[in-house]
Amino acid sequence: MLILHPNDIPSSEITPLEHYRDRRRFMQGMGILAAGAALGVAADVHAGIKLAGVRASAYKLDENATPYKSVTTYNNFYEFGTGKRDPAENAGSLKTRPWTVAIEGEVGKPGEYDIDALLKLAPLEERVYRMRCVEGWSMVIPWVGFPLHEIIRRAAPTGNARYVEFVTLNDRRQMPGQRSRVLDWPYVEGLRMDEAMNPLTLMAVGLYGEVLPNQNGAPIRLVVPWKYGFKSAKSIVKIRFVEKQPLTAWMKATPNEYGFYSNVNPQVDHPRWSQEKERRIGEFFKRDTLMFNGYGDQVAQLYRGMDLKKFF
Ligand SMILES: Nc1nc2c(c(=O)[nH]1)N[C@H]1C(S)=C(S)[C@@H](COP(=O)(O)O)O[C@H]1N2
Ligand SMILES: [Mo]
Repeated sequence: MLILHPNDIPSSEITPLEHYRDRRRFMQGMGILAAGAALGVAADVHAGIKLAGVRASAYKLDENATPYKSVTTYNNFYEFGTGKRDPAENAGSLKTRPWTVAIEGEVGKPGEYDIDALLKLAPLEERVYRMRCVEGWSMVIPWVGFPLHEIIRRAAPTGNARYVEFVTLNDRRQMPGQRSRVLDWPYVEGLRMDEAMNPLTLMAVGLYGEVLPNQNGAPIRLVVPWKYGFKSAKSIVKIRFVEKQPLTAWMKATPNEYGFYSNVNPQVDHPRWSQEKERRIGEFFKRDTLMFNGYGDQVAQLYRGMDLKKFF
């Protein structure tokens, strides 16, 4: 098995880990870590650390970004509780170093990437994406990351690789919400190979130019902006290439409500509510939801000839 460590990929840039050490030293000096320990509350030691060498990209929007505060305190991350504020309050117990992402299944080059090697795999870009939750709210988030196809190309998928499965960490000591049975853990999501290869599909490692806060899926998460938010699996430890369509955590839980594709589509209602409109977090009036969340030019061709009511 191929194990990639940070030193395998040379870089003249300051690594995020060096920032991490600086910040940790700073926080120790301030007594912040000690105060957290005394209260029995774990701190997210990476949040707020600036990512080095982030490039601008062509992925911008003429819409205001949702404030950092909302992006990081209004979250869905059931591994830390089902309330919107739970992830921000509880995700400090997630340890994002050391961290590895396993590449498995129908690939010529299976292996395990150390997270700090992944951070240097491809240039980091800022991409401002519209995000739409199936619950009817949306945000505009300036992610930092690199396209998933950078990983896929290096993995050398075989001809049998038709789908990609994403698996979140499964550890109830770090993820207290996993003690509840709201979902059958670990959280699993999936994409068809061509969806995974699409240039829009991002592996995010940061937001607002900084290391991803734990509640947003640190240290690395998927971001698929033309699909409902739940497709964008957080805190990923495994990427598996498979022949058959993966059974996702939400399909397992409620198959009539959550299909495999889950493309944002104002014409296909959720069985319990309409998807025609959405509330942009921070705004008062609802907006019309856009087909493919406004990314039709880039992705509509992936679904040509498919009945999107049937393949919801
Ligand atoms: N592992 C995991 N990933 C997850 C979820 C989750 O509960 N667990 N929630 C999903 C849902 S429903 C949404 S809307 C987005 C929210 O991402 P954000 O909190 O960064 O905005 O994460 C998705 N990824
Ligand atoms: Mo969601």
